[in-house]
Amino acid sequence: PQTIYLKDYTPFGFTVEEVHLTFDLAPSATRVTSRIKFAPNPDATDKTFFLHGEELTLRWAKIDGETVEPTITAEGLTCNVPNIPFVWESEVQIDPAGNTALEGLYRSSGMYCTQCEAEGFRKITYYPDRPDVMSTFTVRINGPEPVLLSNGNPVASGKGWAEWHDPWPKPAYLFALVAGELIAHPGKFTTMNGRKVELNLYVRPGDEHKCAFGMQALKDSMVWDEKVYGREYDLDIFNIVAVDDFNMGAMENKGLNVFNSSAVLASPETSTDQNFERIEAIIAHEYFHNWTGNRITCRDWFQLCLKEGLTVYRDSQFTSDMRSAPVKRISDVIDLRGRQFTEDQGPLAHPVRPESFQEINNFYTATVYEKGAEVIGMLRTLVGADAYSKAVDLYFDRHDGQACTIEDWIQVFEDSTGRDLGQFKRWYSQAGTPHLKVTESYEGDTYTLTFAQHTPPSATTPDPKPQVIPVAMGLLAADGSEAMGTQVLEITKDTQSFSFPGQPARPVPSILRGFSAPVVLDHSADHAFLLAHDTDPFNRWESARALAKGSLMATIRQGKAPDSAYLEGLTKVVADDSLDPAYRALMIGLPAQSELAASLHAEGDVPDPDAIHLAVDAMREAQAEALQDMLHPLYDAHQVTQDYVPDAAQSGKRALGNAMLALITRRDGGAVAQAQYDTATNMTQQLAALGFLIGAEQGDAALGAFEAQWKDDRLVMDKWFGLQVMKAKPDDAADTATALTRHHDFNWKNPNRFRATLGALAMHHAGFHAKDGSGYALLADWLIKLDPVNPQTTARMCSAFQTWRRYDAIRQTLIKAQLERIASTPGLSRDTAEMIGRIRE
Ligand code: BAL
Ligand code: ZN
Repeated sequence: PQTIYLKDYTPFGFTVEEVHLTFDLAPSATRVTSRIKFAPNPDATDKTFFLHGEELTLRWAKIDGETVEPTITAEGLTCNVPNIPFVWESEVQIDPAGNTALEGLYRSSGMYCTQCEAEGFRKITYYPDRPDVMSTFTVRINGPEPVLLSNGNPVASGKGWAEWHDPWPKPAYLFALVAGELIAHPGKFTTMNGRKVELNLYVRPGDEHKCAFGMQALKDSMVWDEKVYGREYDLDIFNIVAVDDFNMGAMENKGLNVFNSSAVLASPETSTDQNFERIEAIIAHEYFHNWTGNRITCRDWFQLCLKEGLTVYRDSQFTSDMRSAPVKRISDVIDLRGRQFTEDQGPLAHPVRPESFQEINNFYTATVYEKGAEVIGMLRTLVGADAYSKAVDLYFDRHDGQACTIEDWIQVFEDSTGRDLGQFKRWYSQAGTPHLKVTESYEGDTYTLTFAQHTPPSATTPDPKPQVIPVAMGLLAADGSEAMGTQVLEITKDTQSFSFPGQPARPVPSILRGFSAPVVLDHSADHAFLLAHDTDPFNRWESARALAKGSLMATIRQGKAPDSAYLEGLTKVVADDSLDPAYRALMIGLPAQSELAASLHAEGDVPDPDAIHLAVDAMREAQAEALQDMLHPLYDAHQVTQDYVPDAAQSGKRALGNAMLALITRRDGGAVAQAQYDTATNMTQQLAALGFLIGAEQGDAALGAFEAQWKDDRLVMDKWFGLQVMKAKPDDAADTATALTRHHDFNWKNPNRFRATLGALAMHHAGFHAKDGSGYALLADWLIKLDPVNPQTTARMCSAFQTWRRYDAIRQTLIKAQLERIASTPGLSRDTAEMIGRIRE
């Protein structure tokens, strides 16, 4: 397969002034007629007229009304064209019903829908399918379906047809079409300048009761973007559609967002608090793309982080404002360490802006998204909140309607602040997580911190240079009071010292407050003191985490008993009623088993997944013992008696209550969990209780009851599939997953169900890495089966194997054998071939 390089970018030889599309819908033979006005692009030197097109049957093509015979390949067509503006017309036939890859136009549960990002539009018609080609679109849809939707504003409709016009020039990846028997959950919004916008959330009949929360989240997002970023919505209508079969979470098509049903449908009975929070964030994320992504888009796919990093950053600000900022920050860092640091540590490491790819779908990664958002956060920390707002305003003013690059983004910050951000830009071009080693000294009354940074080399960044690292820090006095409030230090060199004179006694530093940079901090801090006293909520949590991790590592390596200083500190925090229950629930959490494996590997040990599993289990037992006197009182005190609301306050209470229940179940064999299961009136309580009962005597009965209750709800059944694998004993995980793949409801072509079952296996550290290789073999079997049907989902799930070099020789051999088996599968997709190739490197 061909590798594409950022350095090879050239503009397209033509501009597109107008696109007119007509769809005659039929499940296996949809006709797409296009009428496109092209003009030579004065900024381009290469005037080759190449239109992307894949899996299309061309029926005819015309230029200025004259039939032409283009040269057609598997990737597209070329044709001789005039050197003046001209009109291209064509008709193609496509097969939505046969499209299982879920890219382009496809069928899902009897409806038509599209997914065009990144390169799906070329499966709809011949077109320059690249983000820097922007045009207005007018779309007519002919079909018997009662609901016919596309981007922009509705123009006209009649029985069996509808016409839409999107006045905002957009790249083809933002095109969308939906048709089907759908029910609208309506809403209204008036923008800050008085534009009345019609809102609709379209769902399949039967899902109407799951719309109210999503609609409210959309309105909250619209208000927030006006208030915080001054961004107003720009069409008369905003439609969201829920689709059962979808590769991603959701898609920000202009005026017609398409959502994986799991990312929008919610009701108290069927969705957990975590589901509600995720849905609110994804709705916000897709809505925020209207400005950061749609009005200003990417010049090429290497710039993906331009829209994704910024939009993730914006949605995390939104969630922080809607809920608890410390809880959101801690959750984001847990996620970053779990997914992005893992990428940076292995063969899939790549810069936030990659410089080459074979298949762009493989770069919708935690590095581009989540590290991309961290980079925005650092920029804001460095320049300050006001300067950040001014720079972003300049970005919107200067680049509205354009397809931009990271250079454009950095330039607005340089222009509006006068700062030189040349070195900062390395965050976009270098892979790898910097390690920051901190040493300290105290002489006279001067306290000095010395930072040494080092980024481990990786395949794409063999020789990393020093980064600009903003380190938020403060100093605490021995009595726990603040000796110095939070300051931001800017580290730019390999080694750098900062002195703080006037300290009457040696202070205790609190470094990297709020996790102000995505780095690994190497500092032998007084974590027990910081856990008790730090005024920064993130670092207080981080201290608990560090103590827990240190204790677990000592258990794994030397069989040591859990650390009493950690357990004592934890007990005090958990008992502290002045703290947010959600925060206390996070305090009880332990590092992921995969994170412990990563740390052992980084420190030169070979991780043993079984030993890690046992150490974590022993620590949970120790927590139950240390907290035993408060388990029942706290559980009782955090039962919510009011009607269910998925807000931060109630969900925090449920989180702490259920954290107590997890430990109670270790002691009472499941009596309280069974009582909670039997009386639960919402999914948060029901699912938590079910999870604790699995493995106890009552587990099978509870699973049976749950299945009988929810067998007709696809999204709830995804939970049922996933939970059984997650909660399986390590030796049983592969067998449990195998049994579930034989369940009559295991629809493996549905990405949600596939991920719920096999993704859960990949996430079960000790189960996936079972010594006999059963986890590896099962996942490989299913990836080989799924690849010809859905390459995108297959390729993403290959990343389960990315950590293979961490493990012992026997496991490495077993994994390598599976990687080779996948690689040698005839007809392997470009997506999966690229991923397996990179992982094996
Ligand atoms: N653009 C793909 C889905 C998302 O990031 O919103
Ligand atoms: Zn996005």
